[in-house]
Amino acid sequence: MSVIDLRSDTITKPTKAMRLAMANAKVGDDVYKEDPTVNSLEKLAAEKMGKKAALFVPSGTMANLISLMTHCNRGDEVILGDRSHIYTYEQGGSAAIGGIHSMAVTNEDDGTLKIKDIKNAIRSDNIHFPKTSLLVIENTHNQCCGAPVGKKYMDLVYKLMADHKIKIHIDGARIFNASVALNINPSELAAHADSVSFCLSKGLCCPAGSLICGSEQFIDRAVRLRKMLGGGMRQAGILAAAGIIALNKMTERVAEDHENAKKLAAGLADFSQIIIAPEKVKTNIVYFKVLEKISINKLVRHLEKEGVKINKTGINQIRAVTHYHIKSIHIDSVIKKMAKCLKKQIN
Ligand code: TLP
Repeated sequence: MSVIDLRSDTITKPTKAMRLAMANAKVGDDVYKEDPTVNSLEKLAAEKMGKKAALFVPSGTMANLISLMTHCNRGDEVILGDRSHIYTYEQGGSAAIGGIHSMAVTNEDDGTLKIKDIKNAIRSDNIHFPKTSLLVIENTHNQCCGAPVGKKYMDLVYKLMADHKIKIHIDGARIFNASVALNINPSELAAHADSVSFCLSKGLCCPAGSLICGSEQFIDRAVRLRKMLGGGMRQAGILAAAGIIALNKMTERVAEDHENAKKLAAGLADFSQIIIAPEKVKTNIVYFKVLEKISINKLVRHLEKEGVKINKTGINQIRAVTHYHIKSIHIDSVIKKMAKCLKKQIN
């Protein structure tokens, strides 16, 4: 039985073209900045994001941690969403390792933070308070159903932050999904951000790696932190080669993942036992709940037995993520299997 794995787009495997490029990649020691393939990838990433420089790092988590530590001194405060990945899923690394205090603001369902809430969260100049140094926006917003955050909103945020001289970092792990969904260049979404990170190893199919993009000065500081955190890789061109293919060939195709996610959400909405708002699905992430009488653990187990892997992400919540290995026929199959498993639950 072939498995339909909807747990995450992180499970995607490198394409044939990537494996070929990896096998043939020219490499060198990247800590000495002598890996030509990493250097090319960094140049390409900076161009795509409209920034002066970029840095290749092992993961999205490290990209965020390095970015926060580059912008903030120990004891400074970062404003972020209470459903942001950095706040909820990164082991509190910014506090544990960076000594950075978090000011969590309620995330709206569209992935944004209310401008008035951000305003209220900015600390005044008072000896009792930490200094607000940074604001983080996540785009797309994972836990807000993969919501793409638009340019109009970003412009409002930029204006407010500029008035207060506070820096902005975008956790753009899936910024290409946002850019495709909104039909806008990622560089426009990141236009006034001081830094933006994005992942190669999600919908873009690479085996590993993320990029941090920003000014030359910012990246100079970030390189030192990458080394400190143990993220200085050597012949990383093997990985960067896949990244170059990803940026040149894989970004636009995520539109298909968005279509499949919408199809999945519409199909799930037909089950009376499932609570879902299909209109919220704009990219490749689908969240849904089930009625209380349904055991979510059993449902997930039954689905797995039927060859559908899906993640429980809350007491009563499930997440499904579409990606390169999921085709439209797989969605038909998931809906059929869901019907069977829900029936099992009732009998
Ligand atoms: N997200 C993963 C899990 O950690 C939840 C997933 O399966 O979605 N920012 C955002 C918005 C992310 O969704 C993730 C990964 C990261 C950062 C971290 O990236 P990695 O896994 O490369 O450290």
